[in-house]
Amino acid sequence: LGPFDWSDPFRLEDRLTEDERMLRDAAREFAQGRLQPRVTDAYREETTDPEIFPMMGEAGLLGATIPEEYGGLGAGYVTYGLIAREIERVDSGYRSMMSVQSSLVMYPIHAYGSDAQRAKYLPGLATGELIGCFGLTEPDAGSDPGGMKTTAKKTDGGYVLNGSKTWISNAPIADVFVVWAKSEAHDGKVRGFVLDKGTKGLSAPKITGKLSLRASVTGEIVLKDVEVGEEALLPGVSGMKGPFGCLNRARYGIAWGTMGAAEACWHAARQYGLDRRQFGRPLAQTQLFQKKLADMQTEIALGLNAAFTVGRMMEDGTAAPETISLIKRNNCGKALEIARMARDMHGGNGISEDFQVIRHMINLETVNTYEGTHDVHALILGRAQTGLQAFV
Ligand code: TGC
Ligand code: FAD
Repeated sequence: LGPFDWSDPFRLEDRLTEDERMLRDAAREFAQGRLQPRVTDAYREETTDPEIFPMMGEAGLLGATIPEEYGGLGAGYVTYGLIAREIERVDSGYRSMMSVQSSLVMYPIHAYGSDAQRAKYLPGLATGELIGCFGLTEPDAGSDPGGMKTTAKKTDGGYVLNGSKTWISNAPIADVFVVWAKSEAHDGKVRGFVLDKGTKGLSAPKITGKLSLRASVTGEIVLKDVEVGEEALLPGVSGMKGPFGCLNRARYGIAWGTMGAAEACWHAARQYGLDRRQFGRPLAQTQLFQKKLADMQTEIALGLNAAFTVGRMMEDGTAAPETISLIKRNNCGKALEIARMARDMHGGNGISEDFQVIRHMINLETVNTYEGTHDVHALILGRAQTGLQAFV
């Protein structure tokens, strides 16, 4: 038998390749060195510095799985997951900024776009010179995005788009908008369009008053008779499998990311318990405290192991969307429970911004909701095992 590493019970470290470890270390250095020092102020002031995108681009963190010819790393899905884990160890909002850019903007342009669209957008998105957003959710179509009302009508040289999207990460600072709309010219099927900031009729007001994910800006996308040429249409996909194909990648990354946030909370609670004495002994020497630490350790080790397994499945093309639903749902839910527990274990200090855990806890409420709520993923898994559709 081998030695026990309390922080890595399944020796995940040994199963990573040398390249993966190297890229993970670089992501950790960036996240701890460049993001951690700014997050407390950014969260309190609800500010998102667009400069973070070029910083992430320079560190090679945008479009990890996109081929090098378009500015990506050409890396595998485990690397992408490791990057998400390191960024979300600091803040879910910063991971959101990265994963929207990588999985929801660069991925569809690469997978469904024309050569011209790839050449026009991908290099700038990879360096962070361009910021992207992904418009699927609408005021009346959240868990049921197939019920969207946004339309694209055919004109002589292209399309005219009308509708509105809401709760869109990065939208107020975005240069590139991947927007999904029902297209009359394609039998009413959902099609993707890539729009440029500044196009007449396109606006993206900021949503204010968010008490969660405050370091990541969120907005609406308003489309009022937005005229675009044929070249704005993503030619390579038709129907809801277009946006869902992107969500598969982002949900997978979230399964890793949430484990990073959970690890931050677990390690903070452990250290706090070692440092803080009550009743003449460290809190960490009490049975209840140790049970909580053991629960955190167990769920994180299992969650990371599952994310790693699915990462390898993504790399060899065997991961099913339902498998991704399973880890997205489980890891978000478990991370949220762990953050709440860590908050409690910090006592009164747990509500202070200085100790970080309450920020993670409040962020994870959003992460548990976006990219398919905890319950919607339960229904996806329920359908897969009963053959019965419970959504409607
Ligand atoms: P359903 O009838 O099941 O399927 C319709 C078509 O879509 C295909 N499909 C998928 N394809 C690939 N991957 C998947 N995961 C897929 N899921 C479905 C399916 O095969 C079918 O294709 P076809 O060709 O036969 O037409 O779809 P439904 O409309 O009944 O959907 C039900 C449900 C609940 C599964 C779905 O609507 C859902 O997942 N809802 C959750 C919505 C969601 O996740 N929204 C996310 C918005 S983006 C976001 O939150 C970004 S936050 C990012 C950040 O800041 O980090
Ligand atoms: P609803 O669909 O109205 O759900 C409300 C509640 O009802 C939930 O508990 C849900 O589980 C439950 N429910 C819904 N349907 C059923 C059912 N059939 N059976 C049982 N229970 C059900 N979207 C984008 O397109 N792009 C983005 O970049 C983006 N970023 C986001 C950033 C933030 C900060 C937030 C908060 C959201 C973001 N979203 C984005 C939107 C997000 O994906 C949606 O909020 C999410 O899909 C849920 O939709 P909804 O808010 O309309 O909730």
